[in-house]
Amino acid sequence: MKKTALWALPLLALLAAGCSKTGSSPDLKLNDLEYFERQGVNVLVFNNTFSGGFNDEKNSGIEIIHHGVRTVQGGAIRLVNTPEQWDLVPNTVSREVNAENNSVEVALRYEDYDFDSRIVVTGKGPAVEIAVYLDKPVPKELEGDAGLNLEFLPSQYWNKTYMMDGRLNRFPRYAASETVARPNTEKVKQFKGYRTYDDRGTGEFVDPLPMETGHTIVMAPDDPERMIKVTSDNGFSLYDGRMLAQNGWFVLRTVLPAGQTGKVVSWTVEPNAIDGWVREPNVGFSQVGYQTGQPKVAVIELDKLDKPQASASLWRIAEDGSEKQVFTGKVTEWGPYYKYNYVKFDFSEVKDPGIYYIKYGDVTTGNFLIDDSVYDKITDATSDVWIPIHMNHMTVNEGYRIWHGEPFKEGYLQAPANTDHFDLHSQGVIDTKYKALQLIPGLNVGGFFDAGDFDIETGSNISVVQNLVTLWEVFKPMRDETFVDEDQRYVDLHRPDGIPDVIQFIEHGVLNLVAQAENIGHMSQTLSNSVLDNYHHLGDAAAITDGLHYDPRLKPYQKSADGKSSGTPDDMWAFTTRNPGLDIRAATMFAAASHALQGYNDALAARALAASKRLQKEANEILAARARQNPAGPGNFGGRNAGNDLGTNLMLYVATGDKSYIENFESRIWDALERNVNNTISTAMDAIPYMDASYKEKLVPYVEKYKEYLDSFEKDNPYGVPIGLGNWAGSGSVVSFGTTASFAAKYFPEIIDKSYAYKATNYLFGCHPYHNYSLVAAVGAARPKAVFYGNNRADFSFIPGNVAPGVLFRHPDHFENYDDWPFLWGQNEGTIAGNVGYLIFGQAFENIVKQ
Ligand SMILES: [Ca+2]
Ligand SMILES: [Ca+2]
Ligand SMILES: [Ca+2]
Repeated sequence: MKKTALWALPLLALLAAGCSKTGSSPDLKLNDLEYFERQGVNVLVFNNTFSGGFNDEKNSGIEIIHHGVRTVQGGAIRLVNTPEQWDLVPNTVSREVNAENNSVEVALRYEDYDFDSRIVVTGKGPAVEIAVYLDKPVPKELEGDAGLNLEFLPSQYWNKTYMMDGRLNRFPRYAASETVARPNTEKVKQFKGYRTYDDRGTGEFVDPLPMETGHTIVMAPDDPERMIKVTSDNGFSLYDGRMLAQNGWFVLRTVLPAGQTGKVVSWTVEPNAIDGWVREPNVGFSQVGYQTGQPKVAVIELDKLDKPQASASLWRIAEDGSEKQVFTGKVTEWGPYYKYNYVKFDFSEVKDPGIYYIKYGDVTTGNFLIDDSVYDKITDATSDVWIPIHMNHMTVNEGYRIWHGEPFKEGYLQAPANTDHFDLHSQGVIDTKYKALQLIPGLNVGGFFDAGDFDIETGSNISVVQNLVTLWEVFKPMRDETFVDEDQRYVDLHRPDGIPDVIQFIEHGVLNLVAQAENIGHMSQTLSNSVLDNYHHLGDAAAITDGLHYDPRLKPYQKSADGKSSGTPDDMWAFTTRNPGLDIRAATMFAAASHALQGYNDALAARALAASKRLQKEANEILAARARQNPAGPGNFGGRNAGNDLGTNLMLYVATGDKSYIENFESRIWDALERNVNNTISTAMDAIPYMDASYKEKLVPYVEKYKEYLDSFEKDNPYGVPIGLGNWAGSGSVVSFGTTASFAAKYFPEIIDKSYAYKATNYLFGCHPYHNYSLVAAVGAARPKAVFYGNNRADFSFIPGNVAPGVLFRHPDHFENYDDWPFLWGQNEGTIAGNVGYLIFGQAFENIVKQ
């Protein structure tokens, strides 16, 4: 690649800014973590592998982290032009790293087609060669389908230029290229035989046509951070994956030649690297701000090649708009954590209320407040906007806008036996009085959408109601900003109706869950979509199904003469396979909810209590029978079931006042604490209001042990909170860490001070890896995150109050949270359970910080 004058400006600017420059190699060399590295460029080769359904999330194969941003992924042999989430992915049969040759070889296999291939990626100077080898030719049925693909992140390339064999182009902001309709017989199988597409009875599927075709492409010559050049004698085509799916990427693709073996395709990929590039420091701080007396510590994330500054300063913006430096403090080293190096800046000394910002070297942060009122509104958007918008089976209105109409009017059908479901559920034998695809009456009422999708995830809905009841019992929040009419099936935001919203949310959740217990006989796993082509729905939930009962006697998409049924197989299904552990969790929740609903909806309270007693009895009988059959089985009464059953006993005691429940609780809580204090302490503390002083006294040594656990995170990572490394990022564990720490600080302030709870808010509101935006939509005055994976994600927007899973770990050393691309659920989705968890955290937190 020729360097042109284009590069010179930013390079000079960087050098002038005094970025440190070391002797880092200008060549892409394999490092100890087994990826190719040069300053500004990382090329990963199957450090993250494909795994099919939910895990194929634009996170795998050959990936490029380009000047700190993962802009390229999906490099692999794929079977379609623009793969979607449920298109087949290859198994990684082997991965060999050859340091001597500076190469990585992966063997890939498509089991469905008995098709093997090898990809060898070799560092060659500033570029990598990606070569595809075949020992046997492409199978006949995949000729024209199997190809080498590489995907480019639309939000980092749109509106930028590209040249294909010298022809000038610009990446489009929105997809509007051409497609063809092809017969379904030509469609390559999808994961587990699923179909992501609806052919409307035409027998044809849609296939995107290329935007450009050639042998040399230069992408983004106008942006040195994104510029990449790819050349291949085999030629390639560029597609826009958004033609089929809003979460698609730009795809560069070479179809493998038919009938050939050996090295069949070779590309040279050269990502530009800005000379001496050093990532700008990420100064993490709480965007919401700080109370006057609380600890205030910014955590600053630095490039490994960056030399830490000795000090940082705090500036104050006065009432007349003038700015003044008011504090300078030492920067202390925390050390390396995965890819970066971390230092801290403690400005706890600054206590005067006001508007401030931090200066670290050349970085000036956005402003934040120091004031005792900063946390007063942290849950309002969640309680007033996010939660009511997720009320199922209702029309939800806000001002001039309908968020969604009334969904699923036709109700739910019994899922057929032995059905595996794309949302990770399954139906075994049918264990209800209904036949396959028979309507189970009464289920289309109440409940909450699970997340960015629209199913009622029973386990989540149970924990939602449970948390709302705890919130109600402990804090009695009287906030009333939502109008809820269950008869009209209508919700109006920002319109008080004289009833506390939390009570209405509890009622709404219980309405669905009680209907499950009564009509199914026990709890379902989920009430969910029956077909994939409406599961990935974006937009108004009421448009997912046609609202008409499915009648298989009608032709596909035909309506009956009376207008009440249709031949469109879009009705939702109830997955009913009984799980006694889930029934026990439901029993706990029903007992708790029954107590909360007394005096507000006595009839529903009575139904909930009856369901609780029956489910608890039946589930324990089932578990006891299983334990008799298989005494060595996986702890039918151990682990979570025991903890849940402890909670059930506590809640049944609260609901009924029957002493036997609390005696049962007390006889077993200490063993459970001995076994696992970190998981049990929260349940143990829940009982404090109902027990005498000696119970609380007896908890002290366990709380002291719990403190050791809380302290251990200071050594684990620079942020002092649990940071998850799974494929769903870890805000949820930070929220739960903060909640338990808040309750511990409420009941045991002499052991657990408030500092732990403040660490949780700091992390959620901006003091975390990758960037410093608040992870809660619309919360964090200066800079909340801008995009989330809500049901409006196609608009690159958010639903206010949503808590993102947040900062996602990518193997082997990269944390990431896209804020211009909402479509990765592991980073940007929010769940009803998670957001209600945040609501209770917010209440518990506000309660202790006001003490
Ligand atoms: Ca779901
Ligand atoms: Ca209300
Ligand atoms: Ca229907």
